[in-house]
Amino acid sequence: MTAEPSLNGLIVREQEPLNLEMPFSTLGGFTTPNESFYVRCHFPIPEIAVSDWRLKIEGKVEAPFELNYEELLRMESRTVAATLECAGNNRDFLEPKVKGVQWGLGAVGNASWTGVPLSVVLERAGVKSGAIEVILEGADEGEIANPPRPAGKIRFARSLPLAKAMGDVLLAHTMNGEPLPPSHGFPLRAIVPGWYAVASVKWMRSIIVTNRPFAGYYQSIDYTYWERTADDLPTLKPLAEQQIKAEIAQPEKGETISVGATYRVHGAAWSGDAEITKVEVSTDAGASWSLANLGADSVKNSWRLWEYDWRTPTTLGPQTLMARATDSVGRTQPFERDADRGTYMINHILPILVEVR
Ligand SMILES: Nc1nc2c(c(=O)[nH]1)N[C@H]1C(S)=C(S)[C@@H](COP(=O)(O)O)O[C@H]1N2
Ligand SMILES: [Mo]
Repeated sequence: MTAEPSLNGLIVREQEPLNLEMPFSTLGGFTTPNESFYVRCHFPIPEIAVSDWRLKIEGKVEAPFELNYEELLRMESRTVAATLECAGNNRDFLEPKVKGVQWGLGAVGNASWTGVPLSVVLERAGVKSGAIEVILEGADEGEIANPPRPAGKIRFARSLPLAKAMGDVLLAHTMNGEPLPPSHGFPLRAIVPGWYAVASVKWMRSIIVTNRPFAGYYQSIDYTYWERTADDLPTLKPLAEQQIKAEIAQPEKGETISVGATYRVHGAAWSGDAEITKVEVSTDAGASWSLANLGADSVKNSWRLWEYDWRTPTTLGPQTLMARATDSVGRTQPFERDADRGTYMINHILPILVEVR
């Protein structure tokens, strides 16, 4: 195996734009430290001078207004724990290989986020009747490399249905008790709990209420999947809710395991808008399953840690480990990849091959 380039303990998937992955084997606890949190950027990180920075609230509202950083910090805040997962996490496991950043297991992290509920800001502006979506626009910009693409530079933007925007979405200025690091969206980012992290727009500059469906690049050309209607007509949809998943942190793929010993298999599991109620582990490629012990922290929209003591085989050779999660609304993971999901939403059960010696 060739060593991957690393930066402060993170795997460098791309230098420019900056894309860093947490080696998932380093999973240490419920909260991912800021310096270990994966970074996903589409454009260069914008340099923002906080004194010049403003957040605009505009579009179909009664009273558009702006907020500066000080004003935002003074507003009543809420703190929520939420897991962010890139919709392309685990892409490196797809066969055959597909385009995109080749994320392994670590384009995911769990943090505690502090900020102002988006609903408070929208209520202050007064959403006009007929509004259906809220567009979140970032300050970062650049050109898209491959067609189909709009001409020239575009800014990163995503929309939310009005109901989600008025729900649990946070405008976060603080990550694990620290001001947001530049790579994670300083001075302000959205946190959209339970959704793929593409919705959690970093470097927020504008909130635009609209009465038309928004079909921006990152929800019509990219970050989409095909949903089958009852008539089996594939319909293109923007990625939204996180799909249930369990990941094994240790052992790692390719690890050497001692024969006839006890090995602590451990990892994390999460599911959009639900709690994890069960994680099962298979050490025989899915033929049989055993219950893992679940961590004490069970928080909706956050991952749940789990562990399982494996009595390793007394015979030498390769072994295939798997983990499978179930949530509080009865959802679990499929064995097969759903090809309608393209290069995203990868949540089928993944094999982790190890060698018993
Ligand atoms: N403005 C802006 N917001 C963004 C992105 C971006 O490139 N620009 N990337 C999105 C994607 S695809 C992901 S997975 C998350 C990553 O957040 P993180 O870098 O804090 O882990 O930010 C999202 N928000
Ligand atoms: Mo992402």
